[in-house]
Amino acid sequence: MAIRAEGVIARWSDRLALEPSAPHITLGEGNTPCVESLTIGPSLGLASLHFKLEGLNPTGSFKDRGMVVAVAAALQAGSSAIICASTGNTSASAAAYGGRFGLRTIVVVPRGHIASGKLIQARVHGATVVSIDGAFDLALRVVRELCAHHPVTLVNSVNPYRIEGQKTAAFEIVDELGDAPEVLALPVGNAGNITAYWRGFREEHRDGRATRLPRMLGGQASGAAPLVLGHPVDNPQTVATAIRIGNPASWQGAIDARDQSEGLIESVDDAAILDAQRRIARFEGIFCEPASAASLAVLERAVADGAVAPGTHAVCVLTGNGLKDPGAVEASLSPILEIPADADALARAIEA
Ligand code: AN7
Repeated sequence: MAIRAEGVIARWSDRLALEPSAPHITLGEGNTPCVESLTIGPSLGLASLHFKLEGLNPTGSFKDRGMVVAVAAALQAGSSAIICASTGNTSASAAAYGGRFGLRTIVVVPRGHIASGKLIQARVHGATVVSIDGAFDLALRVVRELCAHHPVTLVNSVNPYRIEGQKTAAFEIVDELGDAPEVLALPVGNAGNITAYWRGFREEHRDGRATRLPRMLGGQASGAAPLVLGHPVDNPQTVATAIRIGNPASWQGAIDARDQSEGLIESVDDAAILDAQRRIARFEGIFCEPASAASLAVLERAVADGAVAPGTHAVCVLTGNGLKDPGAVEASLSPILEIPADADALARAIEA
């Protein structure tokens, strides 16, 4: 069987804190490509820049790595329902795995601030979708309260199995590149992923598979940058709706990753995020979602500031697929050329 179809539980079972009797379920998550940058990395003077294409997971984001482990644990515990609050991708992933493995799935999302594709995913996979008048942080609070009194398994990243599954992305990067990069850049919202990567890299280093630890470079949107400001943000705002989060649940994990790795968590504004997204699509052939492009935007900021030196080996994690949120980029695209169905008109149209 191809490794791709094996999934993260079967591939990494000896390195996951998951009971051995938990079912080895999969939807083919993990084993995503690490693609070398041909244009942007060289233009920044980096020794190498790779993009980890997490948008190629089954539901189009990195969330599947942790969701498969959380759902396996829920099944093993005899649970019949899962629930999460979400800015979109967690809900899409929970709905897909919940549907496939026979769990009732409930997702709670911020009304009006979730990408259209993600909401459709949650619905098409059969989840009960509830929207609230409030941001992700409020949704998570409501869901946690409900879980205290109802027999439903919480599958947000406060569920430790989620972080366990997500750390496998760090294992794969070391596997593929032969060592840890010197810098790992990624977007930071609820901060589960930066926590998971740091754990994964530390385990690789401890076990001698990586000779070094990367500096962790986190990008937050400037309107939703609690970790940069050092305090929660009441009304987070950003075009990158996936990371529109004002009070990350894994706050301490993010701070530990930053400080222990001698890294940085910085903010990047929406214009820089959208510009990075556009260039990754235009020059690298990779369509990621806006939040994902915060990884490149923060890396570019760090290079410009001198915090990351030329000659560095870097990896940007592109966490989600751009197809989920086409509306975010549409306004910046060049117009479609409308012509009569005529070869001469076509020739004239493409001349310019
Ligand atoms: C594409 O789906 O929080 O810092 O509810 O979808 O681990 O939260 C999504 C987060 C980055 C931030 N990139 O990761 C959710 C949710 C994309 C994301 C993040 C998210 P964390």
